[in-house]
Amino acid sequence: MPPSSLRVVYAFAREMHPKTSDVFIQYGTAGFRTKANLLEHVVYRMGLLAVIRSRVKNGRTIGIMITASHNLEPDNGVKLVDPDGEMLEQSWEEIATRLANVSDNDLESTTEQVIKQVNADMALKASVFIGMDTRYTSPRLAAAAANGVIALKGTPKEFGIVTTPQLHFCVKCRNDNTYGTPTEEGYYEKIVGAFKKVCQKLPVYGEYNTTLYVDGANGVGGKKLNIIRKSLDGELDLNLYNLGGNGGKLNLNCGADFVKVSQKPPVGVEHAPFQRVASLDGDGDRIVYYYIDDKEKMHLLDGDRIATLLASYVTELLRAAEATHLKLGLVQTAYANGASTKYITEELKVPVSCVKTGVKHLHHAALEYDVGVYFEANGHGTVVYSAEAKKTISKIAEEGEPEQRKAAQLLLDIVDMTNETVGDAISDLFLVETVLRARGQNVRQWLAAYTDLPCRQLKVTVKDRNVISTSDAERLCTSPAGLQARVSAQAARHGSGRAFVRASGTEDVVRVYAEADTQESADKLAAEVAQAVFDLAGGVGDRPEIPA
Ligand code: G16
Repeated sequence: MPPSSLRVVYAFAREMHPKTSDVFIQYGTAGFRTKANLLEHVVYRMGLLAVIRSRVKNGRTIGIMITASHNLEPDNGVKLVDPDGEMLEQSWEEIATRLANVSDNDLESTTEQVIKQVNADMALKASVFIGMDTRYTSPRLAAAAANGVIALKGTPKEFGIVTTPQLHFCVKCRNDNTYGTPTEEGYYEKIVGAFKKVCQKLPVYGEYNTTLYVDGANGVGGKKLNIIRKSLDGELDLNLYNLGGNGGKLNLNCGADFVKVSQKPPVGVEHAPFQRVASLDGDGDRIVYYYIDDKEKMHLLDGDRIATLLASYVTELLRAAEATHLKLGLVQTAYANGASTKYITEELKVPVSCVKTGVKHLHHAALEYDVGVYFEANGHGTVVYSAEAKKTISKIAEEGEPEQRKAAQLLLDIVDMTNETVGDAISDLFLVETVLRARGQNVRQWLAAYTDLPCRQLKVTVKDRNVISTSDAERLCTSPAGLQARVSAQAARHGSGRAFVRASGTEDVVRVYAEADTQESADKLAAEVAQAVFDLAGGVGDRPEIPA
């Protein structure tokens, strides 16, 4: 494409998607995320960037997902998906931020600089898949993304409303047809098909029952489960709540983030004592489980629990298949409950590593293992299998002794049920149900594996959250001066006390996490640390308080 054709980049910007705000926007934990009305020019420019990225990758397909995931309705955002279905390569985040913030007048020259910098061959074809969540602002933003793609003569393909993981899956399949068919139907065929296959091999027994309640967060995940529900042949009886409509607002007092952070059940769900409930987030990439007991106390089974459940079951199958030379490891973040980490190392005897928040960090660390299980405590995670692991398991499934073959065949179904590209609430739901069914367990038995340390999370609003810097996978705060000393001193005053602070990459807040041996201590520690953030990092508004 000759540089003169870049004129259209400016023309589209000026005529259709002008930059109307000077607010600086940064590529964060999972792309750009802010109020929807500040995003149209950003999304248009990400359309441009996706085309350049596709050409750098020799015309392989790139994904653009319009979503603000767990954030409330007025927000929106955009995530870029790389050819293997993983998050955009980190070295490109700076380029994305630069492109998003230049003036319309400088857009043409900046685009030209970027093309030179990354050495993109603009004569190549470029393909971009675009998906969106259910927010009312998403169609307009998806159209802006498509215009960005067209402005650089790429080919956009719009998927309409899909979950974020469905788009990741389709991108991967488009670039690697051995992974599946790049359509929503192809996704159901592979993931739900594998679950139904497993159900034929694992009859229901023991304490497991096939009824599952689901909180859909009034987002896209619940809607897609409603489609899947009809095809499950009674193997799983899904009772769906918070599907949108009836005045229910996206992620408001419901959904995985609300349930995990507030440690409260969502509104809009009818509860029966000891009934398993799964709570999804707005774009279907996170899931947590919980149940209410006969004294109306809520018991949470979060991402740590799902990780330990999956890791222990896959370990069991690898042992039965006599494939223990395949190295299984688990990846967590600083938010992982201390009791889960202890259980993983001491009971499961599985190696565990801790990385910074953000699926992009966990995913890459998990690829270091033959079987890498990664989960954030907030319910975002999956399992990745190396090519070598898949080859070994397939060979045993064909040539092993009968018992080995049985375990390896089950493992292959589990691999098919897993969306290896990114954390996926729907795929994770089927994986959890598979393990509970295989073990004949109810939720109480699942919870009994270990006892969580009580914890509390708070948010503090400050003038500029970038004043917070951290090291050691966000477990230590290196600035502002004096903050870490206060956090450490306060944590030391509580039995099993541990706390950290970090700037959110998806909301304009500083996050505080605290855990201790009693809920009272964890609450007190969180409040003390939040106060320290407020004092030393430029808190604004009201003093942070523990939600009732
Ligand atoms: C995104 C990321 C997650 C991260 C979460 C919160 O999730 O994909 O890895 O844990 O944001 O990040 P932060 O604490 O930086 O705000 P989602 O589900 O909102 O896309």
